[in-house]
Amino acid sequence: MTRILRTAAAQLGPIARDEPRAGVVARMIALLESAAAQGADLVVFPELALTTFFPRWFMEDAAEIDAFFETEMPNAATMPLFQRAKELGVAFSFGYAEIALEGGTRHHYNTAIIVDKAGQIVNRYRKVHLPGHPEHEPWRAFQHLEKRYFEPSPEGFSAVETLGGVLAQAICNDRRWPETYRECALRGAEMMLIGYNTPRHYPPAPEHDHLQDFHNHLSLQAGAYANGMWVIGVAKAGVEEGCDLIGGSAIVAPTGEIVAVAQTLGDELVIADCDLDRCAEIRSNIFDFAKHRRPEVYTRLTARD
Ligand code: ING
Repeated sequence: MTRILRTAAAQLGPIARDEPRAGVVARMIALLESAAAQGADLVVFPELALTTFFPRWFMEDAAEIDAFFETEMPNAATMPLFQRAKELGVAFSFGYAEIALEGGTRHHYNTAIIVDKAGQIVNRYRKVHLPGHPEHEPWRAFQHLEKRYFEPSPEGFSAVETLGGVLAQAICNDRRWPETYRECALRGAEMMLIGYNTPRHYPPAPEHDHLQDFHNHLSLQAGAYANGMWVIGVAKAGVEEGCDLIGGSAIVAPTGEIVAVAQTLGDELVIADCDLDRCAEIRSNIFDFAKHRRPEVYTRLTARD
């Protein structure tokens, strides 16, 4: 029996700074209902899907910053999404800014979760690779203060058995790091869910601005091929608070082929049937880790120096 997961990348267009979460959740439910009507098993939403990409601004007031975060999940704002998905029998994933109370202290993470068809949170991932800078850098057209507002994940990557396969998550900048995919593939992942908010303009290297779409797909495709896994890349796209975010949401097969891609910079579904058994075409041949991988000589890959 083939294990086909009909997957929808649910790209979101811009979210205004003052857009209430209820409005965003309504947009997400509309995409979820359309995906369900097309027989989707899984709907994947972007990174920080509930609010505008707030790390583009320098803020110092803790209350102003924390207003972009969720202290529990699900909560009043997201419960309609959880309930509708459960009614429709559709699994989904989305990213949000998380405040977690651990050991009596509040931690701030850039988080993404997977919710199964029964409405249960089956995986929670916190972003490992935080790009950007911790202090205000006024020379930039806009800031990228993820290192200011979030802590890097203390727990790293995980792979979860759900939907008849093994799924893993990564967030945005994680997708550029080959280690992300290999670590998850070595944990048995057959599909990676990766939301992103990627500005077209990259202040430290503006000469690369015209390469952002290429680097996006290059990263997703290389990760998929070298690890024999499906990769679902989902953008928050469009001109958001004056910042041009790339789209290009894509579903990539274990062969590295893009099988479906977004055509717009708005709210858009990109749907494909993902046969999880196709991972074997790669993982039992060219990238058969047991047969061909040489960890004993990869000594620098996890060295700390
Ligand atoms: N955004 C960007 C990303 O890695 C970035 C940061 C943009 C890095 C452009 C390099 C070039 O896609 C997030 N949120 O990580």
